[in-house]
Amino acid sequence: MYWEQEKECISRDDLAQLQLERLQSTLYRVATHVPFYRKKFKDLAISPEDISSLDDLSKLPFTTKQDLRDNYPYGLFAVPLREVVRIHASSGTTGQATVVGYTHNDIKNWSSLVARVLTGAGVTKDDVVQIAFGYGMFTGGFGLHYGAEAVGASVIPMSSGNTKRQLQIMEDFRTTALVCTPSYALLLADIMEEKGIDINALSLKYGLFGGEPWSEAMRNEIQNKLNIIATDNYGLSEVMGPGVAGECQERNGLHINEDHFLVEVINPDTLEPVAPGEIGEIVITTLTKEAFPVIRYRTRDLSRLLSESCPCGRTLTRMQRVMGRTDDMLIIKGVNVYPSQIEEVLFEIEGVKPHYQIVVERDGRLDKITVLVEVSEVIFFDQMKKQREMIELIKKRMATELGIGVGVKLVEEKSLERSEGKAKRIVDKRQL
Ligand code: DLL
Repeated sequence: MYWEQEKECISRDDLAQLQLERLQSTLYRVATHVPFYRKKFKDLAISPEDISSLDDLSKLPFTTKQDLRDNYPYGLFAVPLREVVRIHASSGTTGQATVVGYTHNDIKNWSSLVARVLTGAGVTKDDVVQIAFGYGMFTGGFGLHYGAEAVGASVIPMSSGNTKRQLQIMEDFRTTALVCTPSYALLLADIMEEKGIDINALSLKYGLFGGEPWSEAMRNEIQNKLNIIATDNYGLSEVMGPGVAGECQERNGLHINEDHFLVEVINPDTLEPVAPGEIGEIVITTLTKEAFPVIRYRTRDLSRLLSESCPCGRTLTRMQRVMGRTDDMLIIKGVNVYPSQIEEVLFEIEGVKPHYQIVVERDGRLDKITVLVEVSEVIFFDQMKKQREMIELIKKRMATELGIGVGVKLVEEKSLERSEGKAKRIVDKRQL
């Protein structure tokens, strides 16, 4: 099922033409209204007229998170505030917050792009959608909310947290679609198990999860525990929020809403495009945003584009699930490792609970990691021998799958912090 079939199944030629027209008008918009871009274009001696094909994109400058911070709060807005009807901001936990704005038209587009993602995942107006993303400055709650309303579903604006109440509402209101981060979905599933709630007595059918990296193994775990179809959806506030890309029911990569976003994949060191299909940093140019357009925004997210066509009929290119952020990459004895890869290995081991944390420490000049893993009570309270065997097994699997040696520490069930939003997988002790 499609939300806007003519766009989601557009021919690649028509798409390229549409993208070019929209790119050109975005470039005029920023060159006229945003001093930051005007100066950048001037420094590079380029003007919007020089961009006459999509291949010319590489002539344009990148935009980084630092640029957003330097122009805090409204410096990159391309419309006066009187035309802005909504403002969101990132939490700013890693520095100054970044602020983004939306016109009426932006909100309309945002809602319909999120509606596409929801429809692709199976949601219709017959569904009861429980949104357990935080409402507020975070784009997750409101973004999904407007999209679900556009679809015509019955929306429950639960927001995040208050887990007991989430479950009560899920049962009483007969929620059919759960929308939150994958780690929160797992927490809800665990508490259900603990409380003896019969999953088959619930009405859940779909789970739409995003906002943080997760692995295929984690998807399986959530699908089995909640008895749902779980799809991945991706976005970031600097570009819009959720609605940038989402999986269809094939669950094999996320269709990018390419009529609104132009995506490139670059090598984060050389800044050159990677070869087709290779992993690199996702760079996004918005094509329709009015209040807050961005040119070649460096997301720091790593993924690759899948060029094969999708059986669902959408012609929009898919990206593979985001494996992590360049800032979360760990270099262990020269090998690049992402938390999601560690997760993938852990989930395959019987007796290991899907809760873990990665502690990074510095040993001389080298970084080393210790993975804290929750194990079932039977193992935790059993003889030392069983624990030693488990530790050896995990170390061995990590060595074969990832090619690195890691420290492993088994911890008691429920001893690691649970997350109601984005999970914190890495505990970095290097700066302490
Ligand atoms: O997390 C937007 C969003 C909300 C997307 C709800 C999907 C669902 P930010 O708070 O700005 O916006 O964080 C954006 O989160 O650059 C990625 O690193 C990460 N991220 C978002 N979705 C995914 C995903 C929202 N599906 C940052 N897989 C992005 C992996 C994701 N990482």
